[in-house]
Amino acid sequence: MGGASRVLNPALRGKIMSAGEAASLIPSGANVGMSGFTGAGYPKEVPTELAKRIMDANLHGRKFKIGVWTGASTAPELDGALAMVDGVEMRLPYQSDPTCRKRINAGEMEYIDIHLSHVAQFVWFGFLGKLDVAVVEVSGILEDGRLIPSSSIGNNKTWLEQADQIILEVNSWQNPLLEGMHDIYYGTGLPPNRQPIPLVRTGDRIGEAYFKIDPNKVIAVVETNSPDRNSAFSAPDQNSRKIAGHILEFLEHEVKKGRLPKDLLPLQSGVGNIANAVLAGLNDGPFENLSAYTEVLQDGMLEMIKSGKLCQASATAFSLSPSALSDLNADLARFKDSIILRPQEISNHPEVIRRLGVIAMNGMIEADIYGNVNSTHVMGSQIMNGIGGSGDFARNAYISIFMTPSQARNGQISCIVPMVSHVDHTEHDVQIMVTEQGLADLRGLSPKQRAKVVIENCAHPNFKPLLMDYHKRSLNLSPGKQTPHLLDEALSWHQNYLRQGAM
Ligand code: 0RQ
Repeated sequence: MGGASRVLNPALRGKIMSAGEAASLIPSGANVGMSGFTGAGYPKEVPTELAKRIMDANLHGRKFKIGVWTGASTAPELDGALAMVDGVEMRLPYQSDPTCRKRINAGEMEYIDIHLSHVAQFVWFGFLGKLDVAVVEVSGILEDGRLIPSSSIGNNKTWLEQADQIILEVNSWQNPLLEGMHDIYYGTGLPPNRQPIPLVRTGDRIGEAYFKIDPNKVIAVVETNSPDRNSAFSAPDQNSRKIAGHILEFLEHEVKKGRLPKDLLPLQSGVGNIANAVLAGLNDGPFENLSAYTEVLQDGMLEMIKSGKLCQASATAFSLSPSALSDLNADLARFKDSIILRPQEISNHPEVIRRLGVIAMNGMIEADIYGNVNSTHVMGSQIMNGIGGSGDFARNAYISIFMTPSQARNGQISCIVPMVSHVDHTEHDVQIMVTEQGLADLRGLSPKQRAKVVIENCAHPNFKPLLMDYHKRSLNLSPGKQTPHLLDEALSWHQNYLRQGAM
């Protein structure tokens, strides 16, 4: 790829400059809305040049920090580079960069973890303050000034509309065939005048293929030619395959019971190895004509489109390993009819998720015996990544499934605990819990009934007797109580781990 310039608009052609020059237009203290969602479509050069400026300022004793707002996680050239030079005052929403994580947990970077569907509207509502600059990767600029989106959409529509100034990175590495895959909905509006979102099937197109912008806001256009970066997935391990097996069995059971149609309902799947193993299981399984209404399209979904099992996928971003990405790019014309990329406020919209009846499948760090789920914090205090879109989907799904291996850190930690050390998804948003040990169907059960099923079906045998003992003693101490707990013991497992390295 590469070749002729993709900046076809004459006025914007006049604004082409180097990444270094563009980065020098971003002042310290600015809130910067960057493109990027799970390693796709993030700006590749301006953030890195900005990081160099920040380092230079630091060397001269000047503090230089910005607010970084994105779609979700990005890549080392953005989150990594800026975190390395301690250049981020406030980061939102989802991140998964190791340096960022370290800074956040060291108290050197503020981090607001927001539901991904909330971000755009919070900016429109004015809840997050002023957005000064948008730095957005696109895959081309049309002659009339409209923008061809890149491999993710995320919050770009909002950044382009809300920011005072716009810097565009036009990445000629991105496949030109991306043009036409996007569906940018301009009808969300603001309360009290919001209208229903007219999306009733995963494949519906309700918007336009391009971003519209005010060209006068563009202060720089930077031409780049760099690949999206994503890490490879490791092959599914035994636990992931077992978890996938339990989920498949469950879905088949639901079809038999008449609670799901034969071609299921639109799937949402989180990121990571377990999620990919579940998709691989579905690819080998009995279901046909599947669809996905999800936020990221990962390797497993691409395989399912190739095999013909998945007919339609709607997402806000690709999240592909390098080899899957080259497969996609080598054959994009073939995938084009089956994939739609949308703004994350639409891919994750509660109204649409509820209407479509999405089957949500997300990873978790730990769950408690009553079904509360922690997706974000290790031992209650340390951030891992963030809630991402898991809450958007879990609360509004037809069925909400959470999955994890039953143990972590070589068996020193039980992922099923008496009480979660942080709550992202309450017991009310969790219908199915799965570990390699088994699946707990929590629908229609009271808290005390749930506790029994969670312990029996999901806990590792090393921890099962301890959990059962906790549960029995809490029942004895407060017979008849709705959700019995021993409050002075409920978090003692986490304390044990922090004190002794094992729960
Ligand atoms: O730590 O990497 O240091 O070894 O957590 O654990 O088992 O590899 O699981 O990659 O599937 O991630 C919840 C983090 C799971 C992810 C989470 C440690 C474990 C390891 C990772 P190491 P695994 P996964 C759509 C949906 C929130 C966002 C979301 C996530 C690391 O799924 O970020 O769902 N979800 N978005 O050792 C202490 C425990 C632990 C534990 C695991 N109980 N206590 N540490 N770990 N369990 C995508 C987006 O929204 C963009």
